[in-house]
Formats: sequence, structure tokens, C-alpha cells
Amino acid sequence: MINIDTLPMRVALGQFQKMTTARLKFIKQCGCDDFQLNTPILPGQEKWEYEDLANLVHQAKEAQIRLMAIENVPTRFYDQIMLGADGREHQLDNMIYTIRNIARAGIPILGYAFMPAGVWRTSQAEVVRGGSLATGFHYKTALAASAITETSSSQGRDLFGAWGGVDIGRDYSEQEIWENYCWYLERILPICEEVGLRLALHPDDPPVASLGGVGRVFRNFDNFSRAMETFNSPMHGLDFCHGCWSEMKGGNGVTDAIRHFGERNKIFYVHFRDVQGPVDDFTECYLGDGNCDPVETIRTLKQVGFQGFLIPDHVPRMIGDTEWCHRGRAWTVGYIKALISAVKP
Ligand SMILES: [Mn+2]
Repeated sequence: MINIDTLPMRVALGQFQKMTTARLKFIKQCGCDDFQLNTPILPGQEKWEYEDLANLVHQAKEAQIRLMAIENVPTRFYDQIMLGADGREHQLDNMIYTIRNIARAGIPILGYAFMPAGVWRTSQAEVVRGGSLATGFHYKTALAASAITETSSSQGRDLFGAWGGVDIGRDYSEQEIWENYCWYLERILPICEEVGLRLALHPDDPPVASLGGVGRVFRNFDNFSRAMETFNSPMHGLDFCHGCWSEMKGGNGVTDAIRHFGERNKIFYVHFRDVQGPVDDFTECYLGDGNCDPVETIRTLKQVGFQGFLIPDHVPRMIGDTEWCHRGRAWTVGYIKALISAVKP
């Protein structure tokens, strides 16, 4: 296992599913030595095998890049857990199996989210700076099209990796989702502690109270605080999605949250993106054009002694860009890299 406590604050790349030689080269060309994979495409309908995970680590090592995190297992691995349905015991056994294999392969962090209704956007092509395209979310539009769940989930899958909603069937209160969350963490966190795998919690995106009839728990400071205090362990922390935290209060409170969780060593890594506008009416944008001042974000991370990595998350689609947005990502990586070098604590 990589000793991640001795590494400096740095920029990395990620948010893709398939590791190729070309992708690993691109990461190196951007000046990064670390990457994350989001929902890697591996064999297995309900769990992952050690050999497949070890193979990812081996290929990364050959390219001299560290595979620091896997973010998200496929939703089908734990949808019954999130919904508290009959199949959850079986899924728990499989999640324990997968988590042991991830750790044994030497991958230090597993990012996770707990939002059965998935990521929602009402637009995938809002025009931002110079005609770049970015996603947007407008709550009124989402409410007006209450049957949008399936559409927005599959759009989410297209854009953000494999994360999408599951077939829900009925309404779930926020309390019910919280109880399902507790049931899972009580059982899974001791396994993570045993094998030394860090679990990093991503916010619900967008962080509104409910979507598609399902309550969304991880949408404000208090609920994150409750999760971190209830399940307090060196193996439990945050995948701090700066974009989602910016969405929560229109950019207010982001540095306070970094300070609070960072001082407690609860920030394992950062999705560094920003949006314009509040949670019920926002558009994603380039860093520096959004609600937050990226200089203040980096300064605060330095002040709390953050030693993890930051990755571009969703990025604006530039002219001539690829599906993964190589251009948008390269621009963002350079921006973050320069900030890390230049900003004093
Ligand atoms: Mn994110």
C-alpha cells in the first residue's frame, strides 16, 4: 500500500473508467504522478476480483503513476443497501469481498456516494465562456419534468462516468436513507479499518433535499458533520467535491467547511471545480469564473495542512474537445498546478 501520509498536496487526473496507455501518457504529460479511476470497467456483476484490481495497479506502476483511488463501485453493487431492500445482506457480503480486494491490490482510497437517485442535471450543454459547453441544474425545470429521473440519470452516466440512478419504485424520506446509511457504515467501516482502506464520501449532486422522490442526505454541513462524528475513524473522510460545496450555499461556507474538516484530517481528496449560482439554479464553469475564489480555496487547504490530491472533476467542454474533455482537463490541471506552486498559506 502507498504511504499516502508522506505525500505533498498535488494535482492529479481522473474521472474516467478505462485505463489505456494513451490515457496514462496524457496524465504524465500534464505533470501528474497520481490518478483516480471512476467506476472502472471490470468483470463482475456484483463484486470485483483481486486479479483485476491488481492488474490495474500493475499497469499504473509500469507507467510510473500511482493509482490513488477508485471512486464508486457500480450502483448495482449496493443499490439494495442504499434502499434498505431485501438483497442488502447479500450485497454487503459482496462489498466486504470487494473492499478486501481493493485494499489487497494496494489502492489506498475508495470514494463513495450514497444517493440512490443519482446525479441530476437539467442541461448538458449550457454555453459558458467563449462558447464552451458545461452542465446546468435548474430545480424548477427538474420539478416540472418529474418524469425526468430516467433521462437525467442516463445523461449523468454519459457525462460523469457510470454514476446513475437506480429504479426506485417509491418515495424514500431523508431519515430512511440516513438509517440505511448507518446500517451500511456500521458494517463496512470496521472492514476498512482492518484492511487499511480509506472511505471518502462525496456529496449528493445536486445537494437538494429530495429528487425523484428520494431524500438526499449529504447536502449540507450538518449532515456531513453528523456522518463524520457518528462514524469517526481515520479510515473515514471526505471526497471534498468543491463544486457541490459551492452549489450548497452559492459559494458561501466552502472555506469554512475546508477548515473544519481539513483540521480534522477528514479531507482525503478534492474534486476541484466550481459553478455559477446557487443549488437550485447553477451552471458549471471554469475555475476562476465561479462562486468561489480558487486562490482562497488553495490557501485554506494549505493552512489546514492538506496533503492529498486535487483532480479536475467535470470540466467545460472546449472547442474540438474529446468525450473525456482532454482540453478542458489540461487547462484545469495547469491552473491548479500553478496555484499550488504560487499560493502561500
Ligand atoms: Mn464531484
